[in-house]
Amino acid sequence: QRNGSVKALVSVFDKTGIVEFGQKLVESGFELISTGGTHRTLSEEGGLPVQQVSDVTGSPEILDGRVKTLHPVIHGGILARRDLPAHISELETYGIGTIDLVVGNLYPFAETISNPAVTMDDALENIDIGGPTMLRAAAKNFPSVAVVVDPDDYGWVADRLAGEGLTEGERRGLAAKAFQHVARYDFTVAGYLTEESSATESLPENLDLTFRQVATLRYGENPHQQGALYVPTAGQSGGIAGAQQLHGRELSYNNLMDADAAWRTVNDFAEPAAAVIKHANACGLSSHEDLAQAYLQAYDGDTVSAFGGIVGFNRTVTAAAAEAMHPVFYEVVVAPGYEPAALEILQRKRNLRVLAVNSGGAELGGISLDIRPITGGVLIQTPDSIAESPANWKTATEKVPTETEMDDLAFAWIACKHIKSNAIVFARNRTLMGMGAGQPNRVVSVHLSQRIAGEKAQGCVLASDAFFPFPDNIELAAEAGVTAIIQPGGSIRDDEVIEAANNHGIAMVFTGVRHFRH
Ligand code: 93A
Repeated sequence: QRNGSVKALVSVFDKTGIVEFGQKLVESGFELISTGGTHRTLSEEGGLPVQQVSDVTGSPEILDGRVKTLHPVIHGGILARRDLPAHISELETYGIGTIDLVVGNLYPFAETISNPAVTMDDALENIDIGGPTMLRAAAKNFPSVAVVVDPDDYGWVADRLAGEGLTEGERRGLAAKAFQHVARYDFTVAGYLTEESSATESLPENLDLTFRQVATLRYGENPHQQGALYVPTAGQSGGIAGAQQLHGRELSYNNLMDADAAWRTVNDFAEPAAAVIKHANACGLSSHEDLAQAYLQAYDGDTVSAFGGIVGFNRTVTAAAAEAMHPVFYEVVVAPGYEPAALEILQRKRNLRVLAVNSGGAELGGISLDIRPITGGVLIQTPDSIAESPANWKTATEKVPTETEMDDLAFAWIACKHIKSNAIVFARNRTLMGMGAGQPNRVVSVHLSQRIAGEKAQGCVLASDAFFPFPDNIELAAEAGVTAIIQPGGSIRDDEVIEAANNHGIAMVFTGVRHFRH
């Protein structure tokens, strides 16, 4: 080492265990260099000899600390290749000493934005720039430099440094951990900014919410309730409210609700898809280029629940698909259209309600709206339609999904969006194998999915409409035989959840987007 000294750069937001670690480093012959707050902790609390970064660089911390370690003296000292004489002589030319160990953890961005009252200013101030830069530099140069991001690693690293030193394999492991730490951090920042920008548009203060009655229904959700169907007076009404009934008995309130769920679900898939709906949730769902095959796979997913269900298609129904449906009793079928031969087959069932649907959903003042009643008013929101961008999804685990798993994860992700929260979906071969819906507790939804999937759970992927708050869900999924998981990520216990997935060799993808449906 240059001048025979070894140097450690220590800059931590979370000061847990740093004094003890610093103490051991000093005992092992390290000279410590630190930023303002860390310097204070090490020198005042620990009574340790420690140099200020600003004394090493000859530049003060500026811009309220925004620029502290961002300096060639620091980054040259970390990044220089020790095996290249040219690098070493360049360091000498500029009077830069090598840095052999970097200890850091970052500004608490996730904690900051978890406060609902957080301002954009606060959030931006808590995006660490210098920290990730020094961690990445040290990790890149792991053949010569060690990087420690996790206070849990202080103990064993200190022991190694007091003895033989760290092996190249250990430094490489620490480097991988540092890159993971930074990647997760950046992902959280990107997710936050994405949400911020999409939430900035607001709904108009006044909306013309007048509706006119287009049909009276025999009764409401139950026989003792009255019911009717209304469409907006202004604007056009497409979707289920504007559907054309081609055959069958009068539609009921519940038929319309379920037909709507079927229509929404299948229309979220670009590929041909079929859904079987019960109580507004999909119990069967599959996507396949051949529509009849999509239906058969959907039905096979849960043959017990399918009875008395509502079937939805996102393509013109073929004769083969209509034939495939024939053995099962269904209440309603809904699709954009029917081949004449298909209609003929469906019409053989006297009561089966056959609906042809033209276009989109309710629009008021040119905005698509999701309107739901509460006592004394209505809640209005824009629909949960967001361009899913798998390119922005991040694998959080050591295992990366295979191409087949990725395909199934994308399918399961859309599927769980249309199932009531807490929604869990087990899927394989672009087919729903099991689902848990509407449970107040996510782990129960996982249990239910597993129970429905039964033996078919083995080799499934799992989708969750919101993040896993605890690793118990992962343990259960692993027991069931799940090989890959998709979920938004963003829990304060993500680390534990990721660790559980790693322990079970499960691949896990974070979407950064949530799909609650209450
Ligand atoms: O504001 S920064 O993005 N600019 C920097 O140059 C910089 N260098 C280290 N944040 C920077 N850090 C971060 O400061 C570290 O990642 C660490 O979280 C924190 C430690 O600051 P202090 O030692 O003053 O408590």
